[in-house]
Order: sequence, then C-alpha cells, then structure tokens
Amino acid sequence: MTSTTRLTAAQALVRFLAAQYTERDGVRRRLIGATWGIFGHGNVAGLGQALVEYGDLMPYHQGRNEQSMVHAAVGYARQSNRLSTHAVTTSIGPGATNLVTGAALATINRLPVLLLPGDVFATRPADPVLQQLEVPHAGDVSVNDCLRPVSRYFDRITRPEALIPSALQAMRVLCDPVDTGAVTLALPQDVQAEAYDWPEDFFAERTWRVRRPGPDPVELAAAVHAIRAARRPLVVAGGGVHHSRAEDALAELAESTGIPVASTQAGKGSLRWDHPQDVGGIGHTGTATADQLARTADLVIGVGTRYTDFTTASGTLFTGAGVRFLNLNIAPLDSHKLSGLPLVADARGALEELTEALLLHEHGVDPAYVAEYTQDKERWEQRVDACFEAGDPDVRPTQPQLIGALDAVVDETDIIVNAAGSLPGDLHRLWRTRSRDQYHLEYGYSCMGYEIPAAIGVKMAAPDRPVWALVGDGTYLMMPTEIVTAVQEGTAIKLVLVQNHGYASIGGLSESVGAERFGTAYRFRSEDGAYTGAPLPVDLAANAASLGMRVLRAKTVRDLRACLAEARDADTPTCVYVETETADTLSGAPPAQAWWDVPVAETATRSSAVKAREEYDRHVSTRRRHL
Ligand SMILES: Cc1ncc(C[n+]2csc(CCOP(=O)(O)OP(=O)(O)O)c2C)c(N)n1
Ligand SMILES: [Mg+2]
Repeated sequence: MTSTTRLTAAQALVRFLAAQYTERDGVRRRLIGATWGIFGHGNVAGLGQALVEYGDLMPYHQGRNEQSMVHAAVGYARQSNRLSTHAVTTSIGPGATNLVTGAALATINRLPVLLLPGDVFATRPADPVLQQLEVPHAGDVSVNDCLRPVSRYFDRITRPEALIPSALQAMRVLCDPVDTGAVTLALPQDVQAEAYDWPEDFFAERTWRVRRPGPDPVELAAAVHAIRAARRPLVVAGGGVHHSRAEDALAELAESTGIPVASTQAGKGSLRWDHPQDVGGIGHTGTATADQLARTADLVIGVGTRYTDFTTASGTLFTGAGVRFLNLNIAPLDSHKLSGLPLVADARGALEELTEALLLHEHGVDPAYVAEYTQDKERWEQRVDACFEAGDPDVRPTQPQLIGALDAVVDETDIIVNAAGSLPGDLHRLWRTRSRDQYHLEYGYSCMGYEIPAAIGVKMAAPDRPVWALVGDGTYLMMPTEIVTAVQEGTAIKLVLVQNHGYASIGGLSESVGAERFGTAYRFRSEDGAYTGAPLPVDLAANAASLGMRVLRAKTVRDLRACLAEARDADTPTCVYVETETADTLSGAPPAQAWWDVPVAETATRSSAVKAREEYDRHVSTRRRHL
C-alpha cells in the first residue's frame, strides 16, 4: 500500500512546489524559488497557513500589489533564463484580477510564472460570498476566468485530489520552452483548507528536464542552402537567443561567415555592442545601420524572434527584392511567420549545426558587404558619441546624455531594467550592451510599472550585480509601491527616476498622428480648459524618499555623473532623481529610422490630423506582405 500523509490542499501544494527542480546543461535548480503573497479571506487560512507551516521549505516575500508581485516573479524568471521562477498567491476578487496584467505580460514575453489566486467556495455554502461575481446565466464562472486567455495553463481545483494531475501539468507548462508563460491554478478558498490523504510520492523530488530539441535534417539542409545562396543575409536576434543561452553559438556563426546581427528589444545583447558583427537594434527603434541592412537584405535569418510590428516597422522594413525569411525558432508559431523557411529547434544546437555545415563549405559573405556595414556602424557610433556628449556639463541633461552618463559608470556586471515610455526607444538605439543579460527590456507588453518590481526580482536572481530600474515620471506614478518591498527586504536596487512632466513618448506620438499632444502632459488646466498650464508641483524625489529610499537629486549633467557613481556604490535601495531637458531640438537623439503603424483619423476638421493622415497613407503604401 502506498503511504499517505494527511494535509490540506494548500499544505500539499507548498510541499509539492518545494520539491520541483529544473535541469538543463547539467545544472539543476529549484523551479519555484519563492512565493510572493498578499493575503485576504481567499487565501489567508489556506495558502497563508500552509506557508507558515512550511516556512522552512518555501521562502515567502510580501508584496504591495498583486500585479507588481507578478512583475517581480517575471524579472526573476527572465534573469534565471526561465529555469527558475516564483509563485504568487492572492486573495479572491480584486486580489485575483489584479494578476491579469502581470499574467498577460508573462505569457506574451514567454516567461514562466505560477499564479495561485484564491477562488470562491467550491461547496457554495453561502452564495454569493464577499467579492463574488454573480453571473445570472452561469454558475461556474468566477472573476478568475479573466485569467484564462492570458494563461498558458489554467485550472480551478474544486477537489483536493484534483490538484495532483493539475499541479503536474502546471509544472510541465512552466518548464516547456515553447508553451511557457503564466500558469494559473485557481484555488477555491474552502478547498485550500480541506484535508486529504496525499500519496507520499506526490511530494518526492521531481526534476523537469528543459529540452533542447535538435533541427529536422531536411529543414536544416534547406536552411544551409538558403544561407549559401544569399548575398545580403542579416540575422535578427530575438529573445530566444537569450532563453536558449545561444549567444556564443550565434557569435561563432557570425564570426565564421561575416553575417551581421541585428537585435530586437528582447534579443539585444546577443552579441556585445562592440562585436564586429553586431549592428545594433532593428526596426522602428533600430539603428540606421541595422535598418539599412534590413531594407536591402535578401535573406533575413530570424533567431528566436516573434517579428512584432516594432521589428518589421509594421511590415515596411524588409523591402529587398525577393527577400526571404529563414526562421530558427523552437516555437512552430514563430518559425512560420512571414512565410519563412521554418527551422524548428532549440537556437543553440541549431546554430552550432548551421555553423558546422557552413564551415564545411567555407561559406562567408562578400568582404565588400562586411566593409559596408563596418563603415556604417562606425558612422552610427559617432552619432551615439555625439548625443552622449555634453557641451555644457552645468545644464540639465537630455535623455541621451543621461543614457551616456549611465553608460560611463557601468561595467559588464550591471543590469538595466526598463519597459515603457521614451526610454525603450532611446535605449534600443543607443545603449552599448556589454554582457549577454545586461539589457533587460520588457517590450512584449511594454507595461508601465514593470521596472521597479522587476528590478527586485532581477536582483533576487543576481544578488551580486548592480541592478538599475530606469523609470519615467508617468511610469513611477503608476507603480512606485514596491519600493517599500525593496526597503523591507534590503534589496539594493537602484532607481533612475526621469522627470519630464508627463508622457514624452506618447506626447511625441500624439503630435505625429494629429492628436496634438492631447492629454499627455502633467500640467495644470489653463483658462481654455486644456492641460497647458504650469507643470504640476509634485516632488517625486520626496515621494521616493518617503517610501524609504535614499534619494540623490541631480540638477545638471555634472551632478548626474556624481550621483550615478554614488548610487552604483550604494548597498541600500537608492534613487537618482533627475529632471531632463524636454525640447526635442536639444535632445540630439537620432530620430526613428523606420515607421510604426498607428492609424490616423481618416477624416477630421483639424489640419494637424489631415496632414498626419496624408503622411500615414504614404507609409501604408510602402507596406509589403511577405507571401
Ligand atoms: C500600463 C500602461 N498604460 C499605458 C501605456 C501607454 N504608454 C506607453 S508610454 C506611456 C507614457 C510613459 O510616461 P513616462 O513613464 O513619464 O515616460 P516618458 O514617455 O515621459 O519617457 C504610456 C501612457 C503603457 N505602456 N502601459
Ligand atoms: Mg515622463
């Protein structure tokens, strides 16, 4: 007879999670490193009690907001190369639905996170309970059903023993390099506290091998053939290069063939910025070098990329005559995009096989092609130098100068975290990535508020490395609360808080699409009713200090350099607050090198919109469908 242990469903889940491991390339690590939680009646007596009962098995972190707990878990998971993540437990109702944004972010970025929202009673002793949604036509719907479309696996555990198969499926999905994303086990509050006689084997240590599937020989042969036939090939490196830890394999392919490598937001850092074949970011926020190569490429080799609209300039970037795509991706969904030749495989192994096959043929691109992009890259780097430089160090910095000042204090150990605003574009174009995982941009969901909690998660995964959250004022106001968590846990994140009194990014976009910066500045209302008055007298530096951060205020470029250097040495959570110069003419940043489709009003009375529409129609006419 199998021996059993009598535990509540919540206790069993905690013991189960503490015994799960991943293994890849001979390295074994815990799958669920810790659990974040905010307690309410939906989880306090269930998972809350279980976490205190098994405090020795499962580390716990207190968060301030359910969404930001997911961001922290996601930051941790990405920094852990998807081999380890955190769980997040919430109450029912608002605590649970606060997870939805975080879940979407995790799933879109293909990063594993385990969500454990409480749910309404399975036994329905009193209907409705506090915070229960009543759906007149369906008795089995709860607010947690909002998590279904944003989860890669969803289950509601309405009997304790149903946890056994479901928990195993949940682990399978978390560890699957194709399927991974948010995994949700909704836990009715009565079931969490209900006892069951669990088979001991359920709690045995289990190791989930994260697979590296090799390429199909026919697909590989076709890929080699396509590369050998190409005169102007270009690699587009996406996040999959990092997830697979394929950076060295990609460098070897690039070095041995001379094929240049451009990168998406998620793929930046695949090669170091000063690697001869690195041509920087691609697409709407790309470098002139990469975008020019993209326009004339005859073969685009996507490696681990989803080809979002930012990468393809909304379908207008890859315009070379007869351009074709070769898509190395572990996910069949991505490998078939843009009617490409699919090469469905783990990036690292497949890149190694490609390199080997190409070496046999002594394949290399034309030296004239190498000379062309090398010179182009030199010219681009001079532009970057120019906008980093400060003519007068005693005035307010521009945003590129801020990036330049940060560039000057970091080394290859620093990690920068960012997601939304005008920084992602500037960073994609300008940042000089020094190590494979230095550039942590969440641009799948580009979620304002990701940065601070994610930096905490990154720092938990890389405690010895300086971790910088780069945050605009709008983003700060959306989600500053996890600063308290960093202070509480002694997580010495660094925050660069950029004050420009509103949404510089969306303001600029608004102007370009004929919406006249409407609703994008943080200013008082003027007599005419618009927000065009003086900037609001908010002091975000004082706000960060009030939450417990050490705050250094920088007024000039010179100050900023000193403050960043001081913050870098700090071993407590430290904020560098800086007001930036907003006049676009002074910023010196290179403009967008490629388009992005944001539809403009087809009819309007205001001339700004009419003009913007003419420009829009011109761009639309350049779109290519790759069939
Ligand atoms: C949660 C969320 N809401 C709205 C948006 C749309 N959005 C993108 S950038 C931005 C403004 C960001 O402002 P700020 O952080 O001050 O950065 P800035 O644009 O000034 O650089 C907005 C509203 C978003 N990305 N995420
Ligand atoms: Mg701003």
